Amino acid sequence: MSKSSKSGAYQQHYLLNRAKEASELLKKHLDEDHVVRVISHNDSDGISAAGVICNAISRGGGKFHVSLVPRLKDNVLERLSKEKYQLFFFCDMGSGYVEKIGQLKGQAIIADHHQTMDSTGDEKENLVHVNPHLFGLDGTRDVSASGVTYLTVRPLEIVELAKLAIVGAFGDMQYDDGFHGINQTILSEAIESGVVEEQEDLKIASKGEPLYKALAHTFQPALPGISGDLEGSRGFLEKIGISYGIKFTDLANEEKDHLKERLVDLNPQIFGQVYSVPKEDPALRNLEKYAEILDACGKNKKHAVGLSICLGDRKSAIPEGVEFLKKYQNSLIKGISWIRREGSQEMENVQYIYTEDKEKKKIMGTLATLGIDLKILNPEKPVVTLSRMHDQVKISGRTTLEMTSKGVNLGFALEQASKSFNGAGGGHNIAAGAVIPYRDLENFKNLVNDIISTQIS
Ligand SMILES: [Mn+2]
Repeated sequence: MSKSSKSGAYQQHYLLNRAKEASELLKKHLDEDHVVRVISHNDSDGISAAGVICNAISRGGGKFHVSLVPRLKDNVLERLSKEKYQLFFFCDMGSGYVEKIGQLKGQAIIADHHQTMDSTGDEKENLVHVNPHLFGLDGTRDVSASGVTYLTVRPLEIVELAKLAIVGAFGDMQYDDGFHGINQTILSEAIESGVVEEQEDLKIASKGEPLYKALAHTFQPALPGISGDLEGSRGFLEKIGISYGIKFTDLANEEKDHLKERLVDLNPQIFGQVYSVPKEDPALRNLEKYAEILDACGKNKKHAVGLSICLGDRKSAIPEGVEFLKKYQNSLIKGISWIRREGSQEMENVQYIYTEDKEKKKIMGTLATLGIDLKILNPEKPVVTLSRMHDQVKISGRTTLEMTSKGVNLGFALEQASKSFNGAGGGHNIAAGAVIPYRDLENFKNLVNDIISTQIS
């Protein structure tokens, strides 16, 4: 066995064994009619992960009590420590709190994919810790929390839930010209069993809307000059000789081909693999769109609607989720025209965008990514967004793979800089976050600029 083994087959085997231990513990509690206490993250991946475990529990005839939280803070753990459940199930969080989770009154399963770990938990008898990083696997790219959670219920043979594992992987942006590692293992099983279908298609936002809107609402992948720009989108269609008000589905085949070729010129990723569940509600059929709806529910602080969708509510929850997605797309359109108009504040090695606006604060990280992808902002300098919240500033940083290969590590930069001002921060080299006191903002900006300068020299 070697850590560099390409397929990671051995490591996956160990991870699956650990997940099987978790499923045995779960089954034992379900057999004893215990209500399972589920705690998950309130983002797209966390919501799908909660969907996986809660569906599995219901199908086994069991009951659950679920909470979706932004972070596993001390006050959350303190509240849980007073609860008398026999089994706690943590999704998309918990690996950084193994010690405290080990002190809860009941037994615990942790299904996480984050790198931060306070302990492996190997010596603890009352918990099973499932995390790819324990076995030398990559949890940033190769599996989401929904995937890890799916592995813990996989022995119960509910392969239909594999679709939510894929939704979570899309939610955590793990699709990158395909899925890798464990995601690929789960996907292959789902395709073989007929749950998920794979085909090549144009990845535009909606095929039932007038084309210029559908293209302007397409953010993944980003189309320079078109995404978030209704006028730009109309201009593009006029230039290539396609009527902008027509729906994609009403185009003649040769027009579809022509459109496809022109879009591929702008961004080759616009045409690629699409994964769908034919039996699903049309709004959720495409798993990437399913993830976008959950993401929009999360960003609108309506996680419960997202979870209802995952739990099978096919009445009010889906139209509500679709509405949240539209609202989100519209705020992205506004945000993009704002950065196009205002630009960023450039320093020597980094650039900043600052806001106090409530709507913009919700989408600053995404705006940073889109600003780079749409070539509105200079890709040569990391984008750091600053959102003022009373006497604090919430910070998101985004950069490109090219810059990380030159040495930029935003996770380290934001961690180091925020700690200098009694703030907190960290993350990945390409995307990171922090919180600092507002009064130190100017000094913080200079310090990040200096740190990045050291990283690239
Ligand atoms: Mn996650």
